[in-house]
Amino acid sequence: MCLERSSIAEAAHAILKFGFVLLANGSLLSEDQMAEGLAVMKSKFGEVKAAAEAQSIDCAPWKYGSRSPQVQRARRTNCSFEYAEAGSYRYDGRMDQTLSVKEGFYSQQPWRNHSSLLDICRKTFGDECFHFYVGGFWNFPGSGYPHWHRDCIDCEYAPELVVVIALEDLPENAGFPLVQPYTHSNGSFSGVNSKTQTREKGEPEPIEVAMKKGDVLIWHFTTKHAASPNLSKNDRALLYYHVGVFDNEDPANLDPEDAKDALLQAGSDEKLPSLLEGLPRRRDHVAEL
Ligand SMILES: O=C(O)CCC(=O)C(=O)O
Repeated sequence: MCLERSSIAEAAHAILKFGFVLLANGSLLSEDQMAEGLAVMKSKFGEVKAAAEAQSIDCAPWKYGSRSPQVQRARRTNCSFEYAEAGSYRYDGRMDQTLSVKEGFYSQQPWRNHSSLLDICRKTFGDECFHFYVGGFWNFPGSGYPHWHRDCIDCEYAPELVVVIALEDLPENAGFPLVQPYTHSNGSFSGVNSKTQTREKGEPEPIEVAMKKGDVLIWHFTTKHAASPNLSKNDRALLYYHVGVFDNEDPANLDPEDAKDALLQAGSDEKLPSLLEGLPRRRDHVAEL
C-alpha cells in the first residue's frame, strides 16, 4: 500500500513545519502484515526475556513495576541487564529492541524500504534516502518519567526521520510517544534544552500521540521527544525505523549518562498523574493525513 504523491508532499511539509506527522488509519500495512510483524517482534522479545531469565537477571526493564527513583537508582547500580541499544531508558522500565534490517523478516518489503516512507524522506530532505534501522520500542507497565531528548548530537544538520508504527490497539494510557512541536532544526523552538521537562518554560505544549493500530508517527531526528509513563497493564510495543540521507547512528540512545540525568530529574510517584494532566493526548492535535 502506497501513499499518493500529494499525501507524501503533505507529510513532508508537516514534518518540516511541526517536526512530526501522524499518518492515521493504517494506510501503509494490511491487517495480515501488521499481525505478522507484531508476532515476530513479540517472539524476538520472548528470546531476550528467556535469555535474561536463564541468567537470573531480575532487574530487566519489564520487571521494574515501580516508578520510585530510589528503587530505580538502586536497580541501576546493580543491574546487569545489557541489551543492544537499550542504554538510554532501560532503567526507567523501557527497552529499545534493535532488530535487523539486513537479514531475516524485516529485511524485505513491506518492512524494509517501504516506498512511501522513502518518498516522504526524499521529499523532506530533497535527497536520496536509505533505511538503516528497525527495532521495537517497548514501554512496560510501571515505567517511569518521560526522558526528554533529541536523538541527534549535531542537530544543525541531521537529515533523518524516526518512523514509529502501532501494530496493535492498546489503551490510551499505555505510554505513547510525546513529541514537542517546533523543536526540530529550523523550528522556532529548535534552541530549547533537550532534556528538561517542557511545560513550565513557555515552550510549545508537548503532545502525547495516543496511537491506534496502523497509525504511523514520523518525527524529525532533531525533534524533542520522550515516552510517556505506561499507566496501563499492557506491555506497549511499537515498531520503529530510521530512514535518512546518511547511515546515521542514534547517539542519544547509546549514552548511559543521559539515562542517569533523566533518572535524577525524576520526582515521586504521586506527581506522575499531574505531569500528564491537561496534556493533549488525542490525534486531533496532530497534523494528520
Ligand atoms: O518509546 C517511545 O515512545 C519513544 C522512544 C524514544 O524516545 C527514542 O528512542 O528516542
